[in-house]
Amino acid sequence: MACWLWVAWVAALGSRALVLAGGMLYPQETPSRERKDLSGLWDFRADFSEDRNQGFRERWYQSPLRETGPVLDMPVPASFNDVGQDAKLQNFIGWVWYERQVMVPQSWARDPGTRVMLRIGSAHYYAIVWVNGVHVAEHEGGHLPFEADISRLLRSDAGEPCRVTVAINNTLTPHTLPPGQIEYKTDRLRYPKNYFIQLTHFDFFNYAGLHRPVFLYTTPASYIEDISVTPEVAQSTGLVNYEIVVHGSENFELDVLLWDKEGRAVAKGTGARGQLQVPDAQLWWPYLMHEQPAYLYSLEVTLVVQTGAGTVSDVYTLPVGIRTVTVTHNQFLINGKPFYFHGVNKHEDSDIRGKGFDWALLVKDFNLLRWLGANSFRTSHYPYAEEVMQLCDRYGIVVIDEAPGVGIVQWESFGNISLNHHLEVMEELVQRDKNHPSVVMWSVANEPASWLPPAAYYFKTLIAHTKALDPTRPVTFVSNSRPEADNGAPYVDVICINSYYSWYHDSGHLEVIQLQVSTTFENWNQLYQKPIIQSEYGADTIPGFHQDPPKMFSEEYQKVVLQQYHLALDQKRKDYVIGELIWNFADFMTDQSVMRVMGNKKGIFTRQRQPKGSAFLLRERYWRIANETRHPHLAMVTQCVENQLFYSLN
Ligand code: BDP
Repeated sequence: MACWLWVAWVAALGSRALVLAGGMLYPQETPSRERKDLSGLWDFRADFSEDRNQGFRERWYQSPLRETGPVLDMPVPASFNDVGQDAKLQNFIGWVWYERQVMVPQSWARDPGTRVMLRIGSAHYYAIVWVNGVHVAEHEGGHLPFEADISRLLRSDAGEPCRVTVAINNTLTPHTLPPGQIEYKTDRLRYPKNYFIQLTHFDFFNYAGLHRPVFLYTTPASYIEDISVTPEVAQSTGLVNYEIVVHGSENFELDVLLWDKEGRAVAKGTGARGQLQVPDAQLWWPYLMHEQPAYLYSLEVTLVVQTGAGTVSDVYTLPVGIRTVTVTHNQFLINGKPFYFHGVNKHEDSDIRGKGFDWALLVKDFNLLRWLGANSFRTSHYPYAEEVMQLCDRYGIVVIDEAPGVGIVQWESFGNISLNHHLEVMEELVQRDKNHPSVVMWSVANEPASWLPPAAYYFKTLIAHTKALDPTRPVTFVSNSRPEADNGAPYVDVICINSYYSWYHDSGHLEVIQLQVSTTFENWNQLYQKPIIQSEYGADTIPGFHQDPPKMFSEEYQKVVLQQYHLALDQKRKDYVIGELIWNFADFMTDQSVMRVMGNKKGIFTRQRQPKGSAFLLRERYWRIANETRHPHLAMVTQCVENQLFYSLN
């Protein structure tokens, strides 16, 4: 269980964030830090025993896993579900065991001045970790990193391989995020003894395993624990407010240097807190909003500590984007200019690796996003890998960063146990992602049953807490409720609405879309006077199915759904509608059901990232909208794209 402790309440005056104990800086190689990536093949076993507890009874963590029974080769990072040929493993619910032996450099183990950390990027859902049989960490939640200090353990076993064992349980309950429940089937005429299934209230496969990189990394014993950066802009001067937490020493010096892309030091400071001033700052602009988008400075922090043994230093370099975010009653402003979200919703999902992180897939996805002219996405419906967020910073792709609050639909998921966990998850998420300029808004949930009475207290508390953690970013959740029934909407900064007209409602009736979308916008606007994002819309489409006049599931139908939505969006987007995010970027796997043909097919790309017809339609639209900024450089780019479209059509 994550256990951030409050160390200070500094939000009382409104502008400073709550400070959390513990940092979650991404492991980095610097002059003072080393890193070892444990990606590769791990030993693996699923505990198929009736109560799934054999591993704990027999203490599988105490000796090498292969000594207690058969093991499989399991790639990390990857979901365990789809790499084998065994349906039982694909649909397994319960504890699985991962183990990897690793040699650590002698200097790490022997040097008392070296702190060695084990960091797990994501273990879905509940994880317990042992090193050489000793319990070192436990964590709830499948989408955020956690770590353990294993220095002392390594020191006592210096020279021995270090054996990392991770037990992971993918069971979801009404109080997990996302929630779920186990249903026991007790009718012995229809089901075998002890038969149970996992029910979920979300529309993606509950892939599990070690989904993201596992690292060992070092820091000096006194080290930079956390850095928080909040940018401001005053005319042409960029202001970088920084706050640094040091661990292990009271007696230290901190130097802070801000480098520009050309390697020039543009500002410097000292001490744990301060403000850097950057005259004529290059702002961080979203992709397609500026000829030089995504400008990143580098904040180099150097800690110097005097110890009995001499001077020790720790260095960490953080990419910093200078940009501001403001929300008015009808606009979303980045650096004071209206920003229109023309983007997508994604999933971490692909063939074979499931939700496992993969660089090739990631780069392909970013190339597709930029080809499409997408300037943004929502991390539906959980936080994505840190490496994804880093690329968003680097390419200028704006992010609505969503917590794994999807499927909160039962009464008991609105109680205090769930709420407390949700507050902790927001703490972990803000702690991890607070420094990314690409993150412009937090989304605490997707399509909760916000019409239920307890939703009012739940969202009021959750959103207030998120704002206290980060007073610089707006907060939302994504609703599929009617405006007058939504008990959470009063607390959000931006209204995000999902709708599936002519799909789940009035199926096949494309002619009603425009009216229904417009009516929905008007109703929300009348009640709240807050900016609105069409945060999902779309239609399942089997690539290669063609029907004219269009019929559901054909490529033509998907295109007309999009076009009809676009007509309504175009009426309102100069007014109070500030964005449109297609559902979905790519097809993705779901549970099996009569509603799903090998998963959800609402992608504009297939699961293998090939375009359906609607991808070209959306591409033309997104580049056209970007061009409305009338930037000469962009006009030229758009012209090229249009020519390209012209040539590919003729
Ligand atoms: C929306 C959900 C999304 C689903 C989508 C659909 O937010 O997770 O995948 O519906 O049904 O309501 O395709």
